[in-house]
Amino acid sequence: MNVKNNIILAMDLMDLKEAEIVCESINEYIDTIKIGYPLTLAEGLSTIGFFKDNFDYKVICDYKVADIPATNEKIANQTFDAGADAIICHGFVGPDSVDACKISAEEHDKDVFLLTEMSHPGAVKFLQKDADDIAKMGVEMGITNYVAPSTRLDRLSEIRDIVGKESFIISPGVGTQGGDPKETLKYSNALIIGRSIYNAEDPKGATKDIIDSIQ
Ligand code: 3DU
Repeated sequence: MNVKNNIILAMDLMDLKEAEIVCESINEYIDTIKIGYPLTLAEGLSTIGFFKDNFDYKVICDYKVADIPATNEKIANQTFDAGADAIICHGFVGPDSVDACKISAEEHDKDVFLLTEMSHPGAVKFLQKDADDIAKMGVEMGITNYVAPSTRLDRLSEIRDIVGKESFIISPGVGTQGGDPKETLKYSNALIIGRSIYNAEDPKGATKDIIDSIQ
């Protein structure tokens, strides 16, 4: 996936009009957006088409799919049928569940991202100890897109080593959660950034500042 300026906007505002205003103000800098449950549950699955039709964005749906294979398949099919370019699925549920999302993505000629370790402090308690194995599973399954944290660069670096330099890693946790944009891009292909942009007084200026800081 090609991501303009290596920045994916995490749009977690829950009002589509407000989201639209932010997107309009930073449109020159951004061509990829990530939406998740906050906006989708508030405004519906049609938000995917809204961003595609009005901004021509690539839309990554962060639904952290984590169910049995039959249910994962239904979730992924709905997401891709609504126009998503990619879906994020959890890895801890195991290969059969991940494969259901992968197959759906392939059938729709779209992408699946495998979530390895999360960026928040609580991820250390359970997920971290299995994150390397989750990444290894992804490699064995032929997955080439991953999500790994910007808040723990040592872990991000280890996950990069496992998935290889040809894989595409996107990293949340930049800005509000403490991750550094430039350092993260030593290991990651694109930054996922939400509140530091959409909650900024001047989203356009905030985005430009981040872009300047990574050049
Ligand atoms: O902290 P921010 O506001 O920049 O948003 C980060 C986004 O990435 C947000 O949508 C969150 O749900 C998502 N995310 C993580 O923050 C951490 C993960 O490990 C995975 C996804």
